Amino acid sequence: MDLLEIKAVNTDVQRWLATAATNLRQHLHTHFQVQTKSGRNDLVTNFDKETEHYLVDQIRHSFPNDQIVSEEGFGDAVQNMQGRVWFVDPIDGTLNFVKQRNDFAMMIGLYEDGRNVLGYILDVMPNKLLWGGPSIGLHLNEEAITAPENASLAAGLFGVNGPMFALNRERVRDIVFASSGARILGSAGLEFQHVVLGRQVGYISRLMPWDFAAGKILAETAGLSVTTIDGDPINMLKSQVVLVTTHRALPEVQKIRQS
Ligand code: 2AM
Ligand code: CA
Ligand code: CA
Ligand code: CA
Repeated sequence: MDLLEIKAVNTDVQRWLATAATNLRQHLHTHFQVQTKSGRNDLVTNFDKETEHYLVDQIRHSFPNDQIVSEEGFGDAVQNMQGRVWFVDPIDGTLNFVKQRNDFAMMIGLYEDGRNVLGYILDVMPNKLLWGGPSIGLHLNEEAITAPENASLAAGLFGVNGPMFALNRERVRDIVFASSGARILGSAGLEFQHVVLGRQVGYISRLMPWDFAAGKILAETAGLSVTTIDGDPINMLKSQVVLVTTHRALPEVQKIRQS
């Protein structure tokens, strides 16, 4: 896609997100239904499904030939990254959404032939949209923002997944003790927002493609490193342990893990 096309797509996506988020904020205390998926902390609500249905419908209507990867079943069984592939997470942080109606994000990522194009992480309640991509730069709502400082591990907070921290999986506890401190937000999207905005030096968690697709585009546009825990390139169609950090903290994290 050329820059004009990317700008036109961006206008569409921002309109869809605004509509979906306004609807969610207006109705989040009514008609609330919660179901469990794989276990008692793996939840889905009618709002996850309705929001995904709406966003996937908009994409299909505007871009009928594109492929869509999404969490709650309205997308496609995508086998490859050829052409344009969209990633949709309608509510990221569903457990927060259910328990406190706060700290959850709406996310969309767009790739073309496997390359980063556009990423969106909307912190829904305060209406803070982090968006951008390699050809249009980074923005927080209407404001252009600059890349975060290339901080060392010791200089910043580190976002982690709760069970990985508790069990020291992938030596996450040791990584955290070398940082300024652990943060556990319960939303991969909001963790990515914090790293891109320079409020955390990194984040690590086992994630699904819709959890990291938007964040990877935004983080890489911000000059951050996004790899697997082993330092390998991310596979866009698999669950894996994803590590986002500054380039300065990356070897420091890897050294702890290998020690
Ligand atoms: P979700 O709310 O969209 O499911 C919580 O630690 C973070 O990890 C959230 O971003 C959550 O996304 C994500 N996550 C990934 N796999 C999960 C799982 N099996 N159960 C709960 N949260 C999961
Ligand atoms: Ca979920
Ligand atoms: Ca998610
Ligand atoms: Ca979700």
